[in-house]
Amino acid sequence: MERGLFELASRRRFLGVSLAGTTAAFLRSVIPYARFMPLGYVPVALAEAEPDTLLADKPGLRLLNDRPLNAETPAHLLDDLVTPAARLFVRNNGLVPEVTDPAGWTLQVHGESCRKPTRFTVEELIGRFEHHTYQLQLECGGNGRAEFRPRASGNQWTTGAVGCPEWTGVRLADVLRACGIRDDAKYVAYRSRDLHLSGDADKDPISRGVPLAKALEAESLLAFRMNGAPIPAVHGAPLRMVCGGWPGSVSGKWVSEILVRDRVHDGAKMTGSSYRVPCQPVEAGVSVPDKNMCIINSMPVKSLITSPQSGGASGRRLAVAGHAWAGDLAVQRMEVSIDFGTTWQPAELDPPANRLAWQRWRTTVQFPQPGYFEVWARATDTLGRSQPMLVPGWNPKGYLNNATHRIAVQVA
Ligand SMILES: Nc1nc2c(c(=O)[nH]1)N[C@H]1C(S)=C(S)[C@@H](COP(=O)(O)O)O[C@H]1N2
Ligand SMILES: [Mo]
Repeated sequence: MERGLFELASRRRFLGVSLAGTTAAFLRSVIPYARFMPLGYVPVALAEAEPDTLLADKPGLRLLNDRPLNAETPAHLLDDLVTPAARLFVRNNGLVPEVTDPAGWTLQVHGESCRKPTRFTVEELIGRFEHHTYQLQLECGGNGRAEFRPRASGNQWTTGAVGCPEWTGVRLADVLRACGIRDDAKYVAYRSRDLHLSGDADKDPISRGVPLAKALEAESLLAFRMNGAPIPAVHGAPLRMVCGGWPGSVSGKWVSEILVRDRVHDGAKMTGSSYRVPCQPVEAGVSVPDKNMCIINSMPVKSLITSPQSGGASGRRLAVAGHAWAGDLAVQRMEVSIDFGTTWQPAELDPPANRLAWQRWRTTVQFPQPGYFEVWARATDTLGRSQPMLVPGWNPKGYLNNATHRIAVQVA
């Protein structure tokens, strides 16, 4: 089987023809042992043909994996205050479900600690509960993973698994209260309709959640619109959970069930080393038993330089700008350095559009002479915690790297 696949894949490269549009039936006719291929398995040759079309509406994004689709946004393409759909990173654990009837999509609210299990259509949710719009920051827990040494397995995100679109939806709290929350409720979790990579419909690609208190916050939404338009398919249409400031993985896409749990949710990717870090710091490279791993909650303070693009030329004066965010908190101070962190100058920092939105910052730096310079950016949260200059806290899966972002500048 291996040889068959390789031959097909390399022949495609040699001839320079695209296999997009080629049917699986055709592939099966030329792959020996195709009958042993697991259900849902995509032959290398077909998978290779897809990326161009998968990211057609996201020009400039960097593809990290095509199955499941994972793509990040270069920092200079994240300059918009409100991240447009075309520039929002994609992090899929499974395969995007096909949605034929968005209004008739159902959400089932149930679980041990739900008094009145209820099923709503999206239309009913939209009609029955008040609508709220917030700009909410979404960052993958693994953003920055590429910098960990020893390397952590998983998508090698650099800085681009973050964005801050505007979401419109109903409050998770309103829906939960309508269904009744028992006194013993601890956690609120989602289940979704994306397909596990194995093709097994009984397996969840991911099913995560948040403690009840986070779910009940005013900004925690069941969203049906993004930036004033229906949520794009890849970002969770027709209904997604959005809990800003926490690892993106708690913001379930294609949500079909909300569970009110009487315990810490134990769904797919809640346990083991998924979205968990050592409860106590560990030496780089060690293996950590599951019982010593703790769930990631609020994300740490971080910032990006989104203008100018790294690697450009500049005169002696340069305007620099970007965004900063701090999980559940706000950013209180923003600084930049052009001398590798020896001295720092303050930058102007805007307040967030609302709680859990990133904040715009800007400043002008003055280079003392021509030559190679780096601009470093450092945010400090309202508790006085700043971004580290080196990669902090090695952990087995490479989460929570909030080291300072840096760009290169050639000063003429
Ligand atoms: N159903 C479902 N929800 C999901 C995921 C997923 O694979 N399936 N990925 C999660 C992860 S890990 C992240 S970081 C965010 C990414 O959201 P985005 O792709 O809209 O940027 O969605 C989260 N919600
Ligand atoms: Mo993520």
